Amino acid sequence: MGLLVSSTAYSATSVVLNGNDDGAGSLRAALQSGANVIRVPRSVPAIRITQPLVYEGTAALRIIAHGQTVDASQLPATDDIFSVLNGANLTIDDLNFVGSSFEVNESPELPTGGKGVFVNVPEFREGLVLVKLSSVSVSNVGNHGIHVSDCTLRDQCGGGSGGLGQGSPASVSVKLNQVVVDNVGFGRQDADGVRVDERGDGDIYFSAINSIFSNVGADGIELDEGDNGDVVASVDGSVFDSNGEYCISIPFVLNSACDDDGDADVDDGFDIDEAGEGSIYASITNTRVTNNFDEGLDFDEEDAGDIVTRLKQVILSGNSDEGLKASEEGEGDLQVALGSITIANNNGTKEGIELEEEDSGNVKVRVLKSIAVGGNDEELKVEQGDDGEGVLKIRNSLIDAVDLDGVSQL
Ligand SMILES: [Ca+2]
Ligand SMILES: [Ca+2]
Ligand SMILES: [Ca+2]
Ligand SMILES: [Ca+2]
Repeated sequence: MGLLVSSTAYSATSVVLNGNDDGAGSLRAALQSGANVIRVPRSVPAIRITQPLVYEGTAALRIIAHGQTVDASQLPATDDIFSVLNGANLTIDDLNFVGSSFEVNESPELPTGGKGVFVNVPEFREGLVLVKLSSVSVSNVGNHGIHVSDCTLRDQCGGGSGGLGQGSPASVSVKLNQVVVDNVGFGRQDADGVRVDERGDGDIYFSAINSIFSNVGADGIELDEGDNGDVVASVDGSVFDSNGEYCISIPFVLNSACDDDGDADVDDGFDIDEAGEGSIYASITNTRVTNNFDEGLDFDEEDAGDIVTRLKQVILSGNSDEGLKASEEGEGDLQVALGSITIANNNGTKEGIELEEEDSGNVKVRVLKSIAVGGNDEELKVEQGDDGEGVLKIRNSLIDAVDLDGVSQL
């Protein structure tokens, strides 16, 4: 198989003329036409589909719509609405995807539900896979809302330290602007609002601006990076609310997919898992992280590499576990800067923020102009577990309870 990169040149344009499921003038016909710029003018009404939409080209695809809806309410519930199968770069402007999954699947051992937008990255892809969605929404799908998979096992890749599968040499870049992902992921366990699986060489670059991730069965966003490479993530002006409820919205069954060591497997607002060589760099600004059923923000790094994260003007409130948890293992440092953040009512009566570092490496945490509401019930916990130094600086803040292990407060 030859090497593949997705050209950013746009060649042929196709104009959609109607909202039909197929045939002349339909979006389906445009996707099959060989064109890689597809315009959906204002005159086109909702596009109603009964079969999945697929783009098999390798040239970069751009769909320019005007707020129309791809109405997939008649699509079989296990089908994905729109898939890019061969790793083409994808840009979508101003289009909504509404699926047919309206009910919670009470049998996680019989997973159901398709995805909203799926980009498959073939194992031979090189370079950077670009996915750029602006003014796009995804709702009522039972699996991931938006999924980019650079992982050979596709839906069996798993996540976190248990993540499996091989991947291409390519990196993945996902840029979301005014994207809403709401009410997805109730057809199976571990179905996220946005999911990026990256394996093999290559990084994940992720940005979300003015976007909303809410009422997702599993994580609002999960970025899963394995092997060599970093996760570089930036979120601004966004909301993560009420994500991760799937497994506690159904009856608990021992040894089911939802059984996480005897407890229902709840999920986070924003989950980043980085394994292998490489670091997490995450900036979260002007963002609200509320009422998620596990951690609000959950950043896990292992093997060589650091966690460097900055939160500014962030509200972390009402999350069932910590508002922010950052865990660094293996060689490397943990550096956290918190500015103008508010934490309240997270994790019952336990810590609101937990920052932990293990093995070689140092911990440096700075807190400025921040408030923890709830006194001892909203502790800031910082742990430096092994070789290395730990330093916490708090300035101009109201944080009553601090729990330090191997860390000095300056
Ligand atoms: Ca890769
Ligand atoms: Ca990688
Ligand atoms: Ca690492
Ligand atoms: Ca370390």
